[in-house]
Formats: sequence, structure tokens, C-alpha cells
Amino acid sequence: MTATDTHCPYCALQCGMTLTPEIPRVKLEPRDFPVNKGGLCAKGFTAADLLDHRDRLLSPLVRKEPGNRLSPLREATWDEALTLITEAITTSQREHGRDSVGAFGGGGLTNEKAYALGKFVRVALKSASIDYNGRFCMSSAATAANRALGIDRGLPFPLEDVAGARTVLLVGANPADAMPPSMQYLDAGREVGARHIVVDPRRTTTAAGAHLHLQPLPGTDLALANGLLHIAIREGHLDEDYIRTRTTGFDAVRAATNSYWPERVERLTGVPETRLRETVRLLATHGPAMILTARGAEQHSNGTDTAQAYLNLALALGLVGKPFSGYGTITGQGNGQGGREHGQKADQLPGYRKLDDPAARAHVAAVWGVDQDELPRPGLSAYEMLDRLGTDGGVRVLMVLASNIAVSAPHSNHIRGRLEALDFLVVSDIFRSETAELADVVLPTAQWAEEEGTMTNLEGRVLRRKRALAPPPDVRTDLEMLAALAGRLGRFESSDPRTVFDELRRASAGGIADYQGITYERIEREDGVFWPCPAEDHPGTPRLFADGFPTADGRARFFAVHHRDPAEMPDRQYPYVLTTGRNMQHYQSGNQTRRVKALTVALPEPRAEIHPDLARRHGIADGDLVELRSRRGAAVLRARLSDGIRPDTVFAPFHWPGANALTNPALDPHSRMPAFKACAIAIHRHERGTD
Ligand SMILES: Nc1nc2c(c(=O)[nH]1)N[C@H]1C(S)=C(S)[C@@H](COP(=O)(O)OP(=O)(O)OC[C@H]3O[C@@H](n4cnc5c(=O)[nH]c(N)nc54)[C@H](O)[C@@H]3O)O[C@H]1N2
Ligand SMILES: Nc1nc2c(c(=O)[nH]1)N[C@H]1C(S)=C(S)[C@@H](COP(=O)(O)OP(=O)(O)OC[C@H]3O[C@@H](n4cnc5c(=O)[nH]c(N)nc54)[C@H](O)[C@@H]3O)O[C@H]1N2
Ligand code: SF4
Ligand SMILES: [Mo]
Repeated sequence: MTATDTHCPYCALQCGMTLTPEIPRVKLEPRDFPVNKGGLCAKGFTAADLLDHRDRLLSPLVRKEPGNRLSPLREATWDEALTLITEAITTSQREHGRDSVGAFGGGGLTNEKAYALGKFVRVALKSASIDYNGRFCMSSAATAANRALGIDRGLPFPLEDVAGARTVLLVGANPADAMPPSMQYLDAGREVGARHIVVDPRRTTTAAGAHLHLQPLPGTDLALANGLLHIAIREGHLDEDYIRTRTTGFDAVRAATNSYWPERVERLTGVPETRLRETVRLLATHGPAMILTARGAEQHSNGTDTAQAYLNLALALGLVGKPFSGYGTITGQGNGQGGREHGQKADQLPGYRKLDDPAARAHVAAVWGVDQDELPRPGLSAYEMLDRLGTDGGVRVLMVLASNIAVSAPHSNHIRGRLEALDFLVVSDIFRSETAELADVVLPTAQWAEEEGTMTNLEGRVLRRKRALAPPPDVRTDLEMLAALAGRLGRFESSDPRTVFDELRRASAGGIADYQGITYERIEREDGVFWPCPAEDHPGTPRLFADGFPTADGRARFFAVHHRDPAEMPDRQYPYVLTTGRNMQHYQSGNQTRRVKALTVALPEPRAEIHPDLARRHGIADGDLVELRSRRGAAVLRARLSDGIRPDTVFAPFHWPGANALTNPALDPHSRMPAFKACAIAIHRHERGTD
């Protein structure tokens, strides 16, 4: 049997792997690709277990009694399913307007599918209603990078550069669990004397291996960054020449950080002044230095300003655009980077163009063969769209591709109610997710090993996903599904990934995320191509900013930002802070990994991490069931006592339903990111049978 070189279906590292079809199942082996260099985590190693899993959706499902979502789902033909969907779309658009039909996409979709989905909504549905789960992921860092640097490419350098940095400040990032093979680069640096500083309310595996661990109260990372810059200014560590020649706006930032005295920052964050000073000393004198943020710092109602504060610090120290240094955000989903570039975002057109920019509209309309005035205006962001589902003026017919929002959206009890209020819900997935359980029509989609396409990893490296085997007979790719639906709505679209990619290249040409010069053959030959790549004889761009910034004046921009309390602060009724995030063994809403036996044996259920002091106060022992309660809902989890977490903070993973019943949907004003990482909760020992 022939072996196929492809990449892991899960996270943004996109580790290389080789698949060989064998009887009875596929053999999966790690591959020596520049990112993972032969490494895989437990999720990657077991990814092929889902290809022939008994829970797999093998045909479309519709309700036994159409219109009654309490009646059971039954198997149906594609023709039957697509007819129902087309009728729901046309009826709703006739009665409630075009924007009453919308889509929710995902950062796990290939570039081709994300592009096709954005185009389908704008051109076949002519609707403004589309957004995606990346809004819940890296949108704050993206917003900050766009305004400061003129471009949002998560890492502006290859991951291997991390090994060359002598100081790395990791803020709200836990790569030891979220991207285990990436640790080889941190480890390589450490072996030759690099110092790593981890900012996390928990002593994670990443923090435990670091030189310094700063343990702030969740939601205070901005104050911490301003405090570090304050110290850097006082101690004369600014790169004055860099600030003068390569940036604008520093004076306002200098003034804004004036009031962030170390004692005040210690009071706000809980991080001792000595550690603040040591962090600045390392960043400024033990270079090259890098600052990396991830969801811990970004998923807050002030996430954009927080990312900006770290950008300010990186710029003031002159780090950005120099070898082995700079600022980056660690993108999360498999195609989290490409998924945010090609038009499934509410305000965006392919090539990272803006939907409200007349020149961008004209360019993309010409590629699509439509009148630019027919293109809709920007729509609502993810949570705002979900919050209005089924209401007058809101979306009434929703298509969900590659997201399990019933589990992963904040304030999930409310969102579940909104999904139930829809006139019609369509979910395309591999398995019956919690969201699919609420649908009128469920469409079975091909898995990663059964389709062709491209993915753009956390470094901006465009990779090829390759087909190693055929999907089951009645399962289609999302491209085929979208093309079939577009056909029924009177518009021809290709379902061939290469054809779609070639169109994407043209649509992106001249945009910020320019893919014009990237071909399937080049990706194959060169182990991936870094965008921007405007022409086939252009080498691609592994490293950005060496010569300038893609802003109007070529300079990076400082923005003065100030600490704000999290949208919800602890009080007498809800005295503790809940933060949420990831465990190594499970992925996102868990719809995939909760079905992998080896992973559920390793971690069968969610554990709330609680400090022994807090546990003692409430009579909680390790392994007890505890009830966490916020203003929005409650969840019962088993307690895991750990002295590695702050005593005022509880951590819960969101890989199972529960954590998001508690979370606060307060949105960042710039990115519309919800506050997944800080809300106020109460905690009780759960007495069996009393709930
Ligand atoms: N195993 C696994 N790996 C994954 C994923 C997965 O679901 N499972 N998902 C992928 C995706 S989509 C993403 S976005 C990435 C996310 O990757 P990360 O951002 O590294 O993961 P998280 O666990 O969400 O958050 C990181 C850390 O932030 C800390 N934290 C919580 N609140 C705060 C705070 O206020 N400030 C600071 N400084 N830290 C805080 C948490 O304790 C946690 O250890 O992981 C990717 N990789
Ligand atoms: N409390 C809390 N909530 C969070 C976060 C947090 O840290 N805390 N993190 C947020 C972040 S960073 C993210 S990225 C989101 C992720 O949350 P979700 O968007 O729910 O992500 P997944 O669970 O990966 O959902 C992807 C779904 O698509 C299916 N799927 C996989 N591939 C395909 C495909 O090619 N086509 C189709 N149609 N379906 C496919 C999978 O089976 C799965 O059901 O969660 C957010 N929610
Ligand atoms: S680190 Fe990410 S890409 Fe690599 S094997 Fe694990 S889940 Fe897959
Ligand atoms: Mo994410």
C-alpha cells in the first residue's frame, strides 16, 4: 500500500505524519517534518482511531417529524437532506430577509473550505451573517497585531527560532500540554543557557520547567506588562534608536506606564516586585529575547489591550524584526491561521482583506464575477450572532461547520437555548456532537485523511493535507456539500480543492495574506511555503519585519493601554475566580478526543484544579465532587487538589460540557472576544442526590 505524507488533524503545530492504509486500519507514523521533527503528542498518535470509529456519521440525518426537534433523528439521503436545507433557506430569506440565514465556521477547516464557506455565504446566500470559532480563539492578539504591526501572522518567524532566543517570556501559554512537540525548541534553548519566564496562575508543566514562574491573578496581565515597561524605562533599558527610527507613538505609552509602580503592579497582580525586576533584567540584557502570548492572556474582556501591552514592551525593547527575538501569538487550531485569512470572519474578504474597504470589495467581486455592490456589509461577531439566534432581526437558519458551539461557546446554557430557538439548524460534522444533537439536519463530512487541501500552521507556513483513503460511500467533503447547495441556489461552485485553491490564490493576490505564488507542487517540494508569497518565483516569507512594517508609514505603532478590572470581579456571593483551558489528552469541545479510548482512559473526566487551602475551607478532599456556580449556571466536577494553583483561583477544562455553563460572555470591545479566562464563582462540595 502506498504511504501518504500528511499532517495531524488537530492543533496549529500541524505535526507531520505518514499514513499507510493497512487491513484492518490505517497505520499512522510520525514524520520528520521541520515543525515536529518526528515528534507527535498522544492526540496525534491516536488520530487514526476515529477514521473507522463506530460513532461515525455515515449518512445524513433528518428529524423523523420534520420541524419537530424532539422527534428522533433518522437516516436520510443527501437529496432529501439538501432539499430540506434549500427549502429552509429560501423560505427564511423570503420571509425574513437575506441575513436571516447564516453560517458559523471553524479554524479546523482547510483554507479551501474556509474560503468556500465565506464565498458561499456572501455570494450564494448574499447574507452578511457569518463568523467562526476563531473569534473565541486568537482574535484579540490578531486585532492588536494588526493595529501595531499592520499584519497578523501569529508567529512572524519559524518556530525553530525559539531555540535561538536566550530569554523567552511566555504569557498565558502552556505549550507543554497544548503543543508538546514544540517543547523541543524551548528545551534546546534551555540546554544552551536560555532563560524562560512563564506567566500563568497555575504551575503548569511549562511553568515548572521554566527559570521563573510569575503567578498573577487571572485578568491582570496588562497591568503586569505595563509594570515591566515601567521598570524598563526607569532602569534605562529602552532601545531609543529603534523607537526613534522604526516606531511611532511611544510618548503616550511612556506617559501611560508612569503610574505602574512596581508596588502597585504587585498589588494588582500578586507578582512580587523582585520577579518583575528579574523579568525585565532578562528581557533587556539576556538577549535575543522573545515575548509570546497565548489564550491565558488574550481570552479576556481586555484581551486586545493586553496583547497590545506586550507588543508595546517588545517594541520598546527593540525586539521586533531582529533575529531570534520579537513578539508572537501562539495560534491554536489546525488551520487557526489560514482560517482567519480567507473570509469566514464577519468583516473579512480573502487575503485578509477588509469587507468594508472599497478597493478590496472591487478586487474580490471581480474574481467572484459579481457586482461589488451586491457583496454584503460586515456582519455580527460570533457571540453577538449566537446571542440573537431565532430573534427578530437575528439569524433563523444556521449552518454550523467544524465547531461544537453548544459546548465551546461562553454562557452555554443561554447559547443552547438560542440554538433551540432557531427555525432550522444544519450541522456538518464527523460525529453527533452536542450541537448536532440539536440540529434539524446533520451532514456527515469527510475526515482529514480522506480529503485534499491546505492548512496554514502557527508559523504562517502553508502545508498540504493529503488524501490517504476514500471517505465512506455516503460521506462527502464540506467542499462537495457547499458546491451542491450552491448549485441548488443557482450558482456553480467547484468542489475540487485544487481549483478552489487556485481561485483563492487569485482572490488573495495583492492582499495582506497573499497566497498568489503558492502552489500544491511548491508546498510539496519546499516542505511548506510561508505567506506572504506574491509570485511563483518569490521565496515566501519565513521572517517578517526585518526591513519595516506593512503599515502606511512603514513604522510599528505604540498604543497607550490601561489596566481594567475583569468584567466580573469576585464578591461575597461568588468569591473566587474561575479560569478555563486545556488538558494535554483532550482537544477543544472533546467531540473527537472523548471518543478515543487511549485518551479517555488517560483522562476520563474533567477535573477542577483547586488549591488545598481553598479546598480545606470548604471541606473538599481530592477526588470529591464539587459544584462550581457562577451567575449564569453551575457545573459539577471532580476536584483535583494542587498547590500549583493560586488559592483564589479555580481551573476547569472545557473539553466536556460544564465549564462554559459558568463562563462570562462579556466581550472585548475591539476583538469581540469573550472573557473565557476570568469569571466569578462560588464553590461547594457536591452532595450526591441533592442537585
Ligand atoms: N491538548 C490540547 N492542545 C491544544 C488544544 C486543546 O484543546 N487541547 N487546543 C488548541 C487551541 S485551539 C488553542 S487556542 C491552544 C491554546 O493553547 P494555550 O493558550 O497554551 O492553552 P490554555 O490552556 O487555553 O491557556 C494557557 C494557560 O493560560 C493560563 N491562564 C488562565 N488564565 C490566565 C490569565 O488570566 N493570565 C495568564 N497569564 N494565564 C492564564 C492557564 O492556566 C493555562 O495554563 O491550544 C491548542 N492545543
Ligand atoms: N471555557 C472555554 N471555552 C473555550 C476556550 C477556552 O479556553 N475556555 N477556548 C476557545 C477556543 S480557543 C476555541 S478554538 C474554541 C474551539 O471549540 P470548537 O469550535 O467547538 O472546536 P472543536 O471541538 O474542535 O469543534 C470542531 C468540530 O468540528 C468537527 N470537525 C472536525 N473537522 C471537521 C471538518 O473538516 N468539517 C466539519 N464540518 N467538521 C469537522 C469536530 O468533530 C468537532 O465537532 O473553543 C473556545 N471555547
Ligand atoms: S501537537 Fe498538535 S499537531 Fe502535533 S500531534 Fe499533537 S495535536 Fe497533533
Ligand atoms: Mo483556539
